[in-house]
Amino acid sequence: SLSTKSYSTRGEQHAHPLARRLFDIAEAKQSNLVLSADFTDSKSLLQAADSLGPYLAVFKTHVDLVSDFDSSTVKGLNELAKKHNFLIFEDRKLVDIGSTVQKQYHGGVLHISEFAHLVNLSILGGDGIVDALTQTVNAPNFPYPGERAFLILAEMTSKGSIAVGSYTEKCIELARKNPKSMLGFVATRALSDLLPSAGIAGEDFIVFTTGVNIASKGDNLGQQYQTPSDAVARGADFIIAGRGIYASEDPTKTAQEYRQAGWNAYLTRVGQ
Ligand code: 5BU
Repeated sequence: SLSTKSYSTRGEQHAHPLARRLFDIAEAKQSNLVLSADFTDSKSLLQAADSLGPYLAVFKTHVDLVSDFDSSTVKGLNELAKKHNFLIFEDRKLVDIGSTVQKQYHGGVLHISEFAHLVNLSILGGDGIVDALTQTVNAPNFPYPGERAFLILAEMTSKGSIAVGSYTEKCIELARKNPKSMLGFVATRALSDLLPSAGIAGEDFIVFTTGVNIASKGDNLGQQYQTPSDAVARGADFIIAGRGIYASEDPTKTAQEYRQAGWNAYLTRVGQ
């Protein structure tokens, strides 16, 4: 069943320090909103983080879209995350063998581990990716102990997605085996009922839902949207919106509307 516990209760009870921090941020800012900041230059990316940051729990990046991405982009993201108290989620969708993803995540040209509290991955290749990234963030010399974790890409919002059924179930299985590094899922709804062993005592996976838009049903490239209130009612703990906010006439005002819609839906779900 989807969680009807408050963010503060979940934060108090959660075993992972990054989950505790995320729930604290949500409560403090009364926001379960994630901006999908799909900008193609550093200036626009950092400007959005600064102007919309006050309304966000999490700032989601695709830094490989940023044509002038460099160490000053990383520095700017880190400074703004502190200034506005949000986490950063790099929507990298790591998918390769364990040895390769370790190098893509920690180091490489994108320096993902230096700025992204959360990164998502796909288990298309099996368990190796989960084991590899778990090892990286738990290594004794990893510079950000307790401050980094992953989300498993368990479903996708696009038409014809084959991340369904037994694939999605395998995602849950692997998260359950690795709660110290896998904080939850990117999915279109709560997943905790999908396996017969659902509801293992103490587990609390966090669901991030993309494809959230108040004004549109989809785009002409297969994206499919749901509203903030539908997403939260179906089990989203954090709602992710991109063009619905940043391509609107007044992004600051729209971000506040999405924040309020997401928060009201959360209050309804938890019965407050
Ligand atoms: P939009 O502008 O709200 O449609 O942007 C959606 C964002 O979420 C965009 O960055 C996608 O890459 C991302 N996304 C998605 O749309 N659907 C998915 O299943 C996943 C990510 Br995972």
